[in-house]
Amino acid sequence: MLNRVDMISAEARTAWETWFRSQGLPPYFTNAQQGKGVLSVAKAAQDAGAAVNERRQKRGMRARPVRAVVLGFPNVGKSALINRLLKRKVVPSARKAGVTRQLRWVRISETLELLDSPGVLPALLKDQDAALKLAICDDIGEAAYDNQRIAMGFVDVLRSLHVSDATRPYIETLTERYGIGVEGINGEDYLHVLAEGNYQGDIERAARTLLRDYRVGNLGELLLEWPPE
Ligand SMILES: Nc1nc2c(ncn2[C@@H]2O[C@H](COP(=O)(O)OP(=O)(O)OP(=O)(O)O)[C@@H](O)[C@H]2O)c(=O)[nH]1
Ligand SMILES: [Mg+2]
Repeated sequence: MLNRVDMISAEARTAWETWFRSQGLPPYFTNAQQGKGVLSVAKAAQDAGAAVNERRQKRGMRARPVRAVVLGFPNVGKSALINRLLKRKVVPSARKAGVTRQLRWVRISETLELLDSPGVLPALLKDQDAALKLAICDDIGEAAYDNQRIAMGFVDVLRSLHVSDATRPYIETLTERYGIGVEGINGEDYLHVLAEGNYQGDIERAARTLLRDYRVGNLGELLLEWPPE
């Protein structure tokens, strides 16, 4: 399941869809806030458990609800999915990492139960690029990273994703939002210029604003990672 589909472009969605299919993994794109695609996920979980019940019935046992775990990185919308399926807030869900603190079974229907679980991160994030992107997306507890370094890294990611005329939105979004262009400046310098220009030299405030604007979608549909070639 690939949630937050509302935050990427149709082109980005197609690229990942093609890639996942080429790996033999049909993806489920969802918007767990609005409910788009969530029924397909529930159905897929249901279907995945069907064989177990067939075996049970052959042995004369009663079918029982399929039980599945909702597992993933922090803050990606796992609990939101459960709430959406039930159309009411049964488990806590909010805009920061680490909201779900314990495992909790939730009965979705007569035939499906889902386990809401706390977001998980690898014990050791060795891949620095992956760690940076997780922090940019607010998937790592705020206490674990430095806003300014992550904001600088974010600007550098945007600059690296701008490779042709078609990818101009990656850098133009900053000019449009803050009135300060990024061309020819690296992330560190950009944050300083932004702080000087718009936030009375307050670099921390510039960093927080930049990250929040990206996370709530104010910078537009910017995919941070395209599928491998
Ligand atoms: N834009 C958008 N926001 C979403 C979507 N799904 C969930 N959210 C929001 O993302 C935030 C995190 O949602 P949660 O349900 O708490 O995420 P979680 O994966 O359970 O997080 P942890 O319990 O901390 O691991 C909430 O503010 C949701 O409203 C989506 O598809 N699109
Ligand atoms: Mg949760």
